[in-house]
Amino acid sequence: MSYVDDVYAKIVEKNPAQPEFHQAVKEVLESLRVVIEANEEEYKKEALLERLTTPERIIQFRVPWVDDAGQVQVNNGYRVQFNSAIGPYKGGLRFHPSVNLGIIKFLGFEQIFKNSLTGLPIGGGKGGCDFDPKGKSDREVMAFCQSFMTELYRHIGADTDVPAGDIGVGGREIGFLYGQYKRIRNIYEGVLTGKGLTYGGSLARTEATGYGLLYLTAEMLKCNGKDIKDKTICVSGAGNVAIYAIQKAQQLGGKPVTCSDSTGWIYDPEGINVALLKEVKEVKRARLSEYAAKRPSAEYHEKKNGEHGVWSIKCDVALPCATQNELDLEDAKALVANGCFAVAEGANMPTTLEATEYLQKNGVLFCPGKASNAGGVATSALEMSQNSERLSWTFEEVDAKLQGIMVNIFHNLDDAAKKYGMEGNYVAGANIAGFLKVAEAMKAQGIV
Ligand code: NDP
Ligand code: 2IT
Repeated sequence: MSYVDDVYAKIVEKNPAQPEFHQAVKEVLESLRVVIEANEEEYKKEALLERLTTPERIIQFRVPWVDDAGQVQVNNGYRVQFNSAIGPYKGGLRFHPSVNLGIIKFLGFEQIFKNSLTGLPIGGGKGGCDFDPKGKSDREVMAFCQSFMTELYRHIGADTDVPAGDIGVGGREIGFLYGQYKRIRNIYEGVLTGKGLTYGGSLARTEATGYGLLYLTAEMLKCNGKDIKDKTICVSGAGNVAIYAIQKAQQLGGKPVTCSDSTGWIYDPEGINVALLKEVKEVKRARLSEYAAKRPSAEYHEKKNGEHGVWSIKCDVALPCATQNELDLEDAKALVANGCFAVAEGANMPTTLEATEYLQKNGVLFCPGKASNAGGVATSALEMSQNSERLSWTFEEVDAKLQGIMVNIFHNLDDAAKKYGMEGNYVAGANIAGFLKVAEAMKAQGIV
């Protein structure tokens, strides 16, 4: 058995019931095969792949809190500090009922390569909890966040591990988490990113993931002789990433016509109204049916299992921005049949392995999330820089840096794919380019 296959088999054996983690590792190892097999003995002797796929540290903890009825609730909290070869652990926190250790490990693993691709000095980590902020009062969310941080604080720090937002963790949650950290540690430091603008947050961090997705997509299209202007775009999700992806797509002249949440989806042939979407999702925290109720041009569809949802709408470009494995083989077939020519992932691993392969085989330009959604964490790293120098940059400065970073990421993965004889395979390009920097740093630092 080759070294790559042997490592993957062991991952499956030693980490049972963690299918998302297996999936993320499989995709990366398949891409790295050509690099590893050119130098197999050396990588094997140093157990480089075993070290890369084994988190440096996993923290798992109880999160007790009291709900508005006086009932004690208990949730499971996690922080996976995956790899610190190129910088302090960096990655979001996800609060969603589906969270378990396997999901946090897949996200932490992806984060290693994503953070490497940004070119900035940040290692890979991820955390979260099976807490559901949906339907909770602000006081309940605060009580939960304070309890979560009462354990997490001892494991993080501005030069150790810097969490941020992800699904279910936005400005409100980061504020409560930051307040509790500061109270316990009595240190005012950039220990979290995505902070509010009055206490150390960076301008453009809120917009960064969605904007970055569009900057990279525009560059990918340009380098393939295409343009985003006047293209019909299908977006999934209606959260932080989706909203600002829709906004930037419109600014670049594209026409996003769909979005979705956990209960249903919208088809708005006149183009999504961003102001209304923000009002419904960011302000009221309501369901998308409220968007349709106020927008005569929009159709609302309840989510039904087994149906293609937003991917059944004819489009040129698809941007999955909700969650993992939301775009499967059947969806990929529907997109190709409808003439879609580019897919760029806003979410983490939203496309299944089979769907990715189908899209690539059918000539669809496909950019993996670890490259195309890296604008969020890149801007988090810019927030860390601003906190360290105790200065704030203007929106234009941060946005210009973000744009430069995304264009650079695309060229790095394009070049890596070409160098290793897989031109146009941006999945392989992203994994190889992300890996090489981390592997070199790991080798230089000895067996740790
Ligand atoms: P939000 O919580 O802001 O929004 C998530 C959106 O996806 C919501 O509309 C939510 O629906 C929907 N959603 C979540 N889970 C499901 C599900 N199981 N089925 C259907 N819909 C679902 O999260 P973000 O926008 O921040 O994150 C979206 C994706 O982007 C995630 O994969 C995340 O890891 C990734 N990402 C986020 C970054 C960031 O900076 N925020 C950076 C890079 C990647 P509802 O409104 O009903 O909850
Ligand atoms: O998946 C991701 O890159 C994020 N959720 C953002 C992480 C960060 O540290 O900003």
